[in-house]
Amino acid sequence: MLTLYIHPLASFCHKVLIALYENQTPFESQVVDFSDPGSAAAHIERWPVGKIPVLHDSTVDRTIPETSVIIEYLQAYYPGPVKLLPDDSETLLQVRLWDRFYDLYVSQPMQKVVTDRIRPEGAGDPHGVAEARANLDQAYRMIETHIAGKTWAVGENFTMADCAALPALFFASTVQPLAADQLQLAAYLDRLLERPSIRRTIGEAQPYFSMFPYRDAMPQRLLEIGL
Ligand SMILES: N[C@@H](CCC(=O)N[C@@H](CS)C(=O)NCC(=O)O)C(=O)O
Repeated sequence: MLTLYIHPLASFCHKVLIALYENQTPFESQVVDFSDPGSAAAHIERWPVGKIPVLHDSTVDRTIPETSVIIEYLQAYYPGPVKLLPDDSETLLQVRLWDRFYDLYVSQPMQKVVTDRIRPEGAGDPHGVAEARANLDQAYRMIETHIAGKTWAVGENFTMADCAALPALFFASTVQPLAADQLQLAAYLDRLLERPSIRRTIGEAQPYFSMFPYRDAMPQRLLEIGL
């Protein structure tokens, strides 16, 4: 039995939920509420770094943290019809590269911009936020070039890199809009948003959008997914 410790609004949790839904892997989810000291303490016990999501596999009493490792674990021990990590070693390198790219160069700067908005009065980091916005613009330019001629992040097959791309781009494109001429990137985001596993994941996050610090900036079409 697999248990995924998550929060339904958390973008890194979406990455793993998409992977689970792609392969219809049975699991149960448990919400970690960081505003509840008991729930937060139990999670620190599970994974002292304190990040979500974390997977627990009760059949072997094993705790697996870190989204990319969780997805590799699922493919190794609970494989399904959709191979999120290809066999071919060259394509696998590309999947790992773009998975890292979306996590480190899109999700992380996006989180910097978002969390700055909820810092206490006077504790903001305008320089860091400006840097994060510039990093996002640079990442968008790279994706625009890389994605041309591809259906998914590394080619014709949906992989772990796409699981990482969607939550990163979903929230990043709200806080730092794509440039008007980034048509390849916009079309890629549209394709992602049509994917059933993604519509389900975003649909489940939808009731929590009011907690998103940039809720006021969310485009109507993103608000309506899964409704
Ligand atoms: N590298 C981690 C990142 C996970 C992450 O940043 N999760 C966020 C939620 S989207 C989190 O736990 N935030 C709570 C915190 O930082 O206190 C992974 O891939 O699992």
